[in-house]
Amino acid sequence: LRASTTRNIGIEELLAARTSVNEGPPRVLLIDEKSSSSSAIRKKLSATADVDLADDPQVGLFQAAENPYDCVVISTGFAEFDPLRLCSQLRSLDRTRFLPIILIAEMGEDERIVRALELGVNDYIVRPVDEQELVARLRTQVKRKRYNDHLRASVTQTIEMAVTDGLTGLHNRRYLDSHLQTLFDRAMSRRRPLSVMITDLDRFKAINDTFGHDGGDAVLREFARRLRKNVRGIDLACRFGGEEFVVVMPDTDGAIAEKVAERVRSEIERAVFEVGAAEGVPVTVSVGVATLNRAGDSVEKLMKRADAALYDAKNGGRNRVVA
Ligand code: GH3
Ligand code: MG
Ligand code: MG
Ligand code: MG
Repeated sequence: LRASTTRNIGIEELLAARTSVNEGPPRVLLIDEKSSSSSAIRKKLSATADVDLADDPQVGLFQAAENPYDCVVISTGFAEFDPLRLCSQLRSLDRTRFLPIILIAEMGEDERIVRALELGVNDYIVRPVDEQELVARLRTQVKRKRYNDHLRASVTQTIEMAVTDGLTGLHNRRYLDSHLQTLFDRAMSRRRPLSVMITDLDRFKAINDTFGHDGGDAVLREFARRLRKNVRGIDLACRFGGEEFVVVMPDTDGAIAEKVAERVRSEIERAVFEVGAAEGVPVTVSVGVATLNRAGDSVEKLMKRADAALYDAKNGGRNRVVA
């Protein structure tokens, strides 16, 4: 139990969690099945917070995941539902993982309170509820939550910048280096196919020479847009460096990867690239494709095969796919 609430939060969870930061009065969701107690608590909070009410715990859980609340206040004593289960559900959903929870408990419920704190409840207050105490505890939770949201948003932004190519918005080589091994290992252990393509724009130096570096950059951006459009969301598309791009395609065998590469190649050949006033700048691309081998393969070997295929495409006359 304890291990599940104190383990470190991974980067994926950080990125999945909500990072918007609220302003203005605290937005509170009060979950209470009894209208007598909920209206009393709501009244105590009304001068401080905007309070929504859920009189059904499952509806409350859904509501908390769908709206940017600053805090959830749970009254105990649900007839058919254990409030502690609701607490652990709130802690396990990406979108409510960091949402403060204040529990309102009955006098003498010490054991339950300890369990609630172990499950990740942030604070509690015992009935009869003192208005000033409730407001003070709420304010503390909301202040801490908003501060954490600010930190999380800036950490998330920093991570995203560190793994994004500034020119094209694709992932950069650093991100590829950190994820390709994971995708490779996953494909191996699940016995699923995996393919990689490396693309390199043809005679790109000539484009730079004719249209200047800014012209070359415009071509790179447009190429990246078309590349991304032609692959799936789960494919990992990266700017490998200069005018070279890599796409890692999970669950994709060699025949399909070759088709995807050919689709990219032919679209680039037909596309009308505009650079400044010049329209119809001819751009072509060469592509090397490689697919994971079951026996004795490695990320290095796979990338080497894709690179060798690209080399063959260049030597074969460019504007072609070699698989
Ligand atoms: P090919 O690949 O067909 O053999 O010929 P190429 O002319 O494309 O050859 P090469 O790979 O040697 O040249 C790539 C050029 O890309 C060289 C470099 O000046 C240019 N380049 C690299 N990064 C950028 C960039 O960020 N922006 C621009 N505009 N040009 C870049
Ligand atoms: Mg190159
Ligand atoms: Mg080259
Ligand atoms: Mg090139």
